[in-house]
Amino acid sequence: MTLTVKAFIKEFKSQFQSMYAYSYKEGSTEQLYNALGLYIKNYLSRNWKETKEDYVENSVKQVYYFSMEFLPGRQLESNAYNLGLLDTIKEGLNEMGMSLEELEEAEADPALGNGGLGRLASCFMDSLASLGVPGNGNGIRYQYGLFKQKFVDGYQVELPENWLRYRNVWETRNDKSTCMVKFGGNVWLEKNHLGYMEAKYENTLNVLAVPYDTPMVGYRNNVVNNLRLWSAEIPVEEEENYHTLEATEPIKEITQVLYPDDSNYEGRLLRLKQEYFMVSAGVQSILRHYKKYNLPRKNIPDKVAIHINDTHPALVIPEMMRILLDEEHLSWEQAWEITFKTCSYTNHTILREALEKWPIDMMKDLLPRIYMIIEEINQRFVDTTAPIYGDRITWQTAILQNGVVNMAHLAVIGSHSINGVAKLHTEILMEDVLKDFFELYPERFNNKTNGITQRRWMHLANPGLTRLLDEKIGEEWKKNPSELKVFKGFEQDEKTIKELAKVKFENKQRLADYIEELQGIKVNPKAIFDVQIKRLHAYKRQHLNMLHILYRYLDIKENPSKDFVPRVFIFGAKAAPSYMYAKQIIKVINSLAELINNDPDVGDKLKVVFFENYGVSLAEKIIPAADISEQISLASMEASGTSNMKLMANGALTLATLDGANIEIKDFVGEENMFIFGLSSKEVYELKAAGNYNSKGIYESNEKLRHTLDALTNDTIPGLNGEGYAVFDSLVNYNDEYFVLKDFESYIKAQEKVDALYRNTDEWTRKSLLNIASSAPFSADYTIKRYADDIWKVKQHSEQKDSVQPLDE
Ligand code: Z2T
Repeated sequence: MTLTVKAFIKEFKSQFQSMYAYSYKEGSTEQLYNALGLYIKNYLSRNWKETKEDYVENSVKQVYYFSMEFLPGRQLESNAYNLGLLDTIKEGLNEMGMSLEELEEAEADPALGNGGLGRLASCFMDSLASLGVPGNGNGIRYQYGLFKQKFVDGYQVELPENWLRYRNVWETRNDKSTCMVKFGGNVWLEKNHLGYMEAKYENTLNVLAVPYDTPMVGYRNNVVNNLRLWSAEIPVEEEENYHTLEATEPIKEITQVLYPDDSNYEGRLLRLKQEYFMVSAGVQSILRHYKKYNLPRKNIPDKVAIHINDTHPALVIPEMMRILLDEEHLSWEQAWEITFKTCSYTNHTILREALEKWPIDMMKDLLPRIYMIIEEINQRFVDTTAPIYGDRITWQTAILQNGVVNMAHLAVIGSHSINGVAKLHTEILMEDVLKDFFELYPERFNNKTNGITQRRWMHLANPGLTRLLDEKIGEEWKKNPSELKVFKGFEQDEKTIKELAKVKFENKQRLADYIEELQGIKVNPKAIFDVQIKRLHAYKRQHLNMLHILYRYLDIKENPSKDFVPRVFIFGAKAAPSYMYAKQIIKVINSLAELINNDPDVGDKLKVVFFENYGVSLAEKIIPAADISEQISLASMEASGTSNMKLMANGALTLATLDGANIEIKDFVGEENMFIFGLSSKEVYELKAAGNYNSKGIYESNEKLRHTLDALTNDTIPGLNGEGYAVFDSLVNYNDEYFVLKDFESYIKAQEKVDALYRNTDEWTRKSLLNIASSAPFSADYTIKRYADDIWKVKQHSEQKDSVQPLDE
């Protein structure tokens, strides 16, 4: 079925008219966007329906990816693209006097996640559908997404993100598939007339979970999978009990807003409510759907795989037990076998402050039955482990410890597979963070290095590069990313090098125009575009980047005739609203930017741009224009990173510590094609173990560094109100938790190498080409293929798909 431009125009006009009852010529941008979105959704609805039917008719095994966060980005262009409609639609709109780009800006970018973890979930959704793997997402339809970030006098200010204001054309409210979720009250077990133990409840708070389904469109394969997001409502039959608006609050608040913490745990009751709400609704709906297969309950693991994205959905384990015990009346042993075989868990961080530990009292009050089950899981674990492994290891791995429920321990004990998100990260889990568990269950541990979807991050975000690749190596790489390596063959081809440089330059020109429009800052597109885009966190060390900028600024001021390679430093980063130190770093960078950008002595040599409200849509504009990818976390701290992969695939050279997936980037592209600096993870562990790190000593002995750090506190940077002191203090007087000063010297040296290489444009571009050509292993298609084969045991079901072969490890 191919759509002609003529047919599209006719159908679009009628779509618009049926929605608004006037001609499209009178339509606002929002209305035109809504009409186009619904047109596309109608177009794909048949595939969506048929995919669902196909899965049930053939009783295929399905994956359910449980995640508190999804960051899909705008869907208009990507859906049109995956359906193969993009060119037709663009042409049709042009004929009607509109452009797709203009309509697209009217689409809200759903910020239902914080950062890497949520974006990974959405890349996985894209790959599942594109590979024809039966896979669904399960999450929360937050009414407000991650806060909108604004800068006022350089300070971060948070505004609500009301993404649903102008409706969401992609979702379908599904009133047929609601579930009831119960909180609080009293529970006891009672024998019923059939002799089964039954859980009896009284005085519970009942919340109706309403699913909103969003199509996840595969790349040109007629597959449409489902992303199910749950919204909390008052049960219809209880409406009469809610007399005031206030009384409805405890229900409505459950899915009102996303917690804005990235890699940080705040033990709030409302968050626990959100987690259980999503988990309970999800598990209920899966087990209900399973009944359509008409198979015995013991076969559940043959047809269902549930993935737990970090510990946030780990209550899946006791919730599944609850349903199998209380509602299906299985024995504990039967229920446990099913649950354990069904569940798998990914860990995303080693940061202690991110590990979820719920107070037992809170859990008991909110989820009495779930707590009883957790207690029994814990007791059985202790009873079987202690006699074999002894008390010490048993105590250290228990789920219940010192008045809290350790959610990572629950997830590990209840899952048949536990994985980290990059090789180094998985090693650290096995050797340090989850060491005792690795001793108990070595066979459960495995690595799955993260990946990204080339469709969004190359094909759509970087059409210039995509055209060049198509021209040079053919279109096969789009279906099979490993073909990208063919591009290596052009390494010595002068013409290709020039063309690639031109693509990058045009992307930079476009970003430069956008920067000027947005911020009024004129940047030179010939300068090095040096990019650090990620959440603001001390371990990611944006302040190391800042110190280098400050160092460079002082150098420019003191050596006006020195020949500098022009550089534009670009930041995008949100700080968690309660994370003071991160906010202070933002303020320092903004004030420093203000100083530098307005100093006539500096001119083109140096500019600093800090984008407000970094998110998926901004990333799509920034990444294709990047020359340098800053991946400068303290080694061992960044589980994987994924902006590193996107930037590499778009031809940026990586400036990095040997942390997370940076190590694998190095393995594929070669050390000589990137810039590595700083302590290794092993050295970091040794330095911590030695316990003799002395940042003040470094400050005192390194003249260059001292000079730079002093500029934070001596009024060099106007507009600060103590934030420079705060950063100085933490680095010099509070012993620099993330070894910024330790890595400073080596970072500066690496930056000098960047400048030197950039002077040789061809050599630089050659390395850029090699980065693009070596980026295929980071395709989420490969990552998903490995999850599907090794963990979930699900097949690429739909035959239309070209099957994807994973690369060798
Ligand atoms: C998050 O984005 C990440 C880890 C978390 O630990 C929480 C959030 Cl919201 C609980 C990130 C990691 O920091 C990053 O290294 C990784 O690439 C990403 O998850 C996806 O695995």
